[in-house]
Amino acid sequence: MAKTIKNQVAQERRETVAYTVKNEKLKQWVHEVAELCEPKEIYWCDGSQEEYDRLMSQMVAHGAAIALKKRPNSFLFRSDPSDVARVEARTYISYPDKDEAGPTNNWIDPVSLKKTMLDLYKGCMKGRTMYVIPFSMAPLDSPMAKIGIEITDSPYVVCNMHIMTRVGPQVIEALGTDGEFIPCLHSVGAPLAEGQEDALWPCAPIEKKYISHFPEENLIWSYGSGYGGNALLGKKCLALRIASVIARREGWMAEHMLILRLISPEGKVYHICAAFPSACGKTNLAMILPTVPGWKAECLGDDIAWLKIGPDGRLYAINPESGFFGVAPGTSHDSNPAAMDTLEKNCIFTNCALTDDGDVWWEGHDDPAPEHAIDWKGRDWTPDNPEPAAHPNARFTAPAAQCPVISPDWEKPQGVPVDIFIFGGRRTRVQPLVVEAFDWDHGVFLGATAASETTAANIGAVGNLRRDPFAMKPFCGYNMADYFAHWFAMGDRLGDKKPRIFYVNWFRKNDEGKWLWPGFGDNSRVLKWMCERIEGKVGAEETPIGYMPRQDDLDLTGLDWPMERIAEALEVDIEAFKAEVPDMEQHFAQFGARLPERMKIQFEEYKKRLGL
Ligand code: SAT
Ligand code: MN
Repeated sequence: MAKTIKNQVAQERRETVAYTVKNEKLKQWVHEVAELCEPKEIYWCDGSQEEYDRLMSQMVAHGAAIALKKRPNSFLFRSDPSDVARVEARTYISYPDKDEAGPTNNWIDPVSLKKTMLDLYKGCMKGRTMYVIPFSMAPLDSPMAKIGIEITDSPYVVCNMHIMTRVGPQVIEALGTDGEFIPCLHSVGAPLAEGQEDALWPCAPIEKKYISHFPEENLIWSYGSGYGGNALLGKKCLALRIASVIARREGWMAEHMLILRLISPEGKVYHICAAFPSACGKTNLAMILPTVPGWKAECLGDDIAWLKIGPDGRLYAINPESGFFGVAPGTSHDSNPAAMDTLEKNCIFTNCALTDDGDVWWEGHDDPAPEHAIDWKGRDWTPDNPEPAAHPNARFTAPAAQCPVISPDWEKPQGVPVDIFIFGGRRTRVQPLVVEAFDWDHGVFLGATAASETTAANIGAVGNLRRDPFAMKPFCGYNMADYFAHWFAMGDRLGDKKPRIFYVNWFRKNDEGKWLWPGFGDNSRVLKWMCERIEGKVGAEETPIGYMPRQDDLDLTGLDWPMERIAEALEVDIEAFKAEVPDMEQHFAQFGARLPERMKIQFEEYKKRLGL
């Protein structure tokens, strides 16, 4: 039972805590934040099912959450129409020196950014409960685990954090009296006046939103948004932006990568880490059901990998999260059966459509569009409506342990040894199905020049081609040129134990706009080729952009797909690659003298191979 203790520091403010907190730094920070944000009460989360159920019923009673009749213990939320995705334009990496943030990050100096945000935080939790969430990224018994404390005024965030991270008093216990934690401060930025009714999805207007990182202090301040990566601070803010800085300092890597285990018919195990930008199919690949005969797959993570060199000199990967925050539209029994099974119970849905029988629906679902539904904005919807029923970035939050193909080793404290890195993106044209890097440095060049069409995962235009190096453009907490250098350095340290590097594009279309490759489970055919390349069992052709399979090198057994389209998917249009060199030139130029010499050499060699 929670006992209520009287707060010694503040005036009359109720504080509920069900366990003993011995860490003075933590207590002091929590009370400082309470003084600043002026919540009506403080509540320390214990991560229990009882807590989750209680907060959910409060949100159902208020109308912010809708209990889904068709799915046990599952709830639908509708965000404010302005708060539907990450806000890269309002995301800041704040060092005293702008060059430390580099050209790919937004920057404001810490003194003025803190001043602006302190003004916003002043009294911002009035009328609300301030929740203190002790959480661990990676299992607590992992040497990779990092402890964060998120303070938030959003019960929606608390429930999502329960699923996405490991929350509870065991984290406080692990902190002891003087353990280190990463402070993550979050407010939806919507104080309530006396008697004012709360919005169903409180948030601040775009120009008041700030997702700020102070890497020199391991500090995260987020204000004004309740959505996903803006608000669940363990995810992009801690496990990628802050962790990438710590990782570079300490000689490991924090990457925007899924982790997948592939098992050959002979029982040989391969681990693959793949980096694609948000909403480019990481969750689908992570849960792949291979169609290539005899091969099996297991999922270890769908979004983030922390990678560290183990005692045997190999690189080990662990997923710091405990849930999936995946894109709902397009998810079906066809595209991702394992995800559909994962979603059957205990899930949170955000911005999906609500059917009349009390279930969720989205575009690309197996079930045909319902005759009537309530759309993500809460309006009546029928199939003749030109607008989608679910927002394109509608999400599910689902416990990873519920995934039918989750690997028995997904929480192994030391992680799993990585054999293959894959980079890629969503490109309708030019980029062929798969390329193997000539060597590590060439692979780093492929990662650094990765390009993808923008998606609904960020507020902004969709479908524009942009360079998204290593799928880390929105998530690298320091100068991207130094991040490139870190990749080269990791390769040197790994020596002959380096994973092999590949680049893929599942999304190429022909002139008529038809897909050239079937994708989904058939991507296992490409993965098999990669594994067999490692074994030296299968051939490839040398091209100016890397090694590529000839059509015969891919196992296409049982594939019902026009073979001429596969030939086209594997075509290398040298002129098209040449035409992109000026854009690459510009991309690299933004890093100035900080661009590693080895990258310049790679670029020169690339141009030479293209005949430039
Ligand atoms: O909203 S999130 O940042 O968690 C999703 C994504 O962009 O990958
Ligand atoms: Mn992501």
